[in-house]
Amino acid sequence: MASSTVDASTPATARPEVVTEPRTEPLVGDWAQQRRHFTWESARAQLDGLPGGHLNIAHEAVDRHATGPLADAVALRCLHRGAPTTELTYGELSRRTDVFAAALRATGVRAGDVVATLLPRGEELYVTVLGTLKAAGVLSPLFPAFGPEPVRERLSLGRARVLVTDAVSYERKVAPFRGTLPHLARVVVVDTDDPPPGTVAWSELERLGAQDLVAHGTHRPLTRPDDPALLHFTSGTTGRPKGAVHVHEAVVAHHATARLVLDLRPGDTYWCTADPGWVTGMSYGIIGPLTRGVTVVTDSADFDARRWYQVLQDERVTVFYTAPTALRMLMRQGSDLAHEYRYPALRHVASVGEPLNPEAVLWGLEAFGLPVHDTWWQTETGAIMVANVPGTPIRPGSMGRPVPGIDVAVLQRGPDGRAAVQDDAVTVLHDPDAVGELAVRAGWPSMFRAYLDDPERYARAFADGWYLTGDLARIDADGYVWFVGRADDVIKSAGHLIGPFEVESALMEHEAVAEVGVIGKPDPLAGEVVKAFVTLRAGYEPTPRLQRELISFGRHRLGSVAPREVEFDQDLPHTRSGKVMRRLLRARELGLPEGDLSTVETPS
Ligand code: 6R9
Repeated sequence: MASSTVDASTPATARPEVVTEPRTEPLVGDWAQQRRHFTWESARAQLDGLPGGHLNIAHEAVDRHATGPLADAVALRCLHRGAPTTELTYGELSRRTDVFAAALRATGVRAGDVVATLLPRGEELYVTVLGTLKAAGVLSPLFPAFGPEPVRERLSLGRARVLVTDAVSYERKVAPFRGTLPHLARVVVVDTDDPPPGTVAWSELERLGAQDLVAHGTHRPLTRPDDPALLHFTSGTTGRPKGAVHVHEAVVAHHATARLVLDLRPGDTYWCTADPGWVTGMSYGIIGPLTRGVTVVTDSADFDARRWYQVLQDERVTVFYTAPTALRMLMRQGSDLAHEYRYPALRHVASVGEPLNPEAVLWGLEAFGLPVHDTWWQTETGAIMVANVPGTPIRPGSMGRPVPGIDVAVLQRGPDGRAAVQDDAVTVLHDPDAVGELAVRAGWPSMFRAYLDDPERYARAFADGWYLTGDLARIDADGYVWFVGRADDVIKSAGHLIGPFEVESALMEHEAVAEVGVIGKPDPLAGEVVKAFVTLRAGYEPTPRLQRELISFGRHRLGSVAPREVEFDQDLPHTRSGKVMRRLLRARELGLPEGDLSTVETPS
């Protein structure tokens, strides 16, 4: 059971370490020893691989198991509210994805073509993801909660050739813009046999695939480790969303960390609550766990505390990977509700996406008898980089230590403030507790290989052999990493990154808006919520009615990334170069010192 010791090296404000007796011996017992002996070559050797040094994510996740002892084990169990649960074994998933891959061949999709998804979590989503990877296509998952604007932008930037979606999403979010998407050759609609004009029904696609399979055999082109596999859009401070490109070799890191950090093994029933539209739902909702041969549980329903406890209990979930916002929502309902259910099978709980409050770590102990293990990583890193690994002491409030194979440091950027390109432009800070930009030594297998169409931005993310993450952190004397904040204006709401520029651009399209600045406003549940400060054009009155109208305008265009709050401000602060100073808006909102104002344009 939980016992605690206080470690002198933790800051005075920190909670005592949490040391728990694991319910099952973790696969990786000694973190320090693992770090010493681990190599990426040996991790790669654990995979099956394909002839001639080739490597394919879907082969490692599915086909490899489909011919072995796991052929009849359940790979996927999809839960739905108000509809029956469906299951696919590894053998069935292999056949279904063969059909999908053959259908892509039959419809002229070639290696490297982008296939996008805009789907709820159900069989078709998983078959599309894995079938596309099998066919050497590049999979780009979009959030089903996105509104039409983010969907159009990402389909356009990614030059998606195929989109798999449902009828309602198509009619509302794609059909109105279809004419502006010249690359989009085919849209597949999963939930009707009577598809909207210009689309094809899923059932028809499967029929085509089955025919093609009979005529030409399986379509499993050999992919090289550095062939593109995934295109994940993520948000920056300025400009359009960034398309982070990942390659098939990323599976080496997914597979290794699924064991090292999530402790997954065959026989496990594993639930990752993240949607595959977010990198977590892809790397650890699909790829990592399937490569480990576990049963993956998915749920298409929205958050509901009672339902979640029921799923954990009834599905006999053994490993649970979720996010701080979800944990805070569970906490809000009290541990009595948690105690109405039983979790004898559960042995490991982990979290990612935003700062995990120390209270939430300890609440895990109260609710499940297990502390929550924080993990840190990014879309760009593709896999977990820093973690509290099972069986090692947790320092509540810390994100843990770098996983085997990964080196991190905190750096100071050069005097010009840019991620430096010259060799001497970053300084590694050795002083424990010094705050700097968190960086990861370049070269791990799931490192993103490009920002789509933006080599300069990619180059700027690296300096001196380090990848600079845009997060501020400090590393204590024992190597535990403590999150301090973001170095930029990017907003994290309920675990999702939101680029202020994308939100500002959408609001600017409203006729009443002259200028807008968007910030993340702290929120006890979601971490941050989006707030917009709006300057109105002459002739418009700052009425509550207009405020409501702007909120609904945003919601309609942007969906889940829309501002929750709008405030009118006829005097937004600007830099001398004329940009709205979001940093200052945020400081004012929080009542913080306004910091260095030397670049602010003072109203005359
Ligand atoms: C996987 C994922 C990445 C950003 C990251 C940081 C924040 C993630 C965190 C965390 C504090 C943690 N973040 N994990 N902050 N503690 N354990 O989240 O990818 O959506 O690209 O976001 O999320 O700011 O830089 P992504």
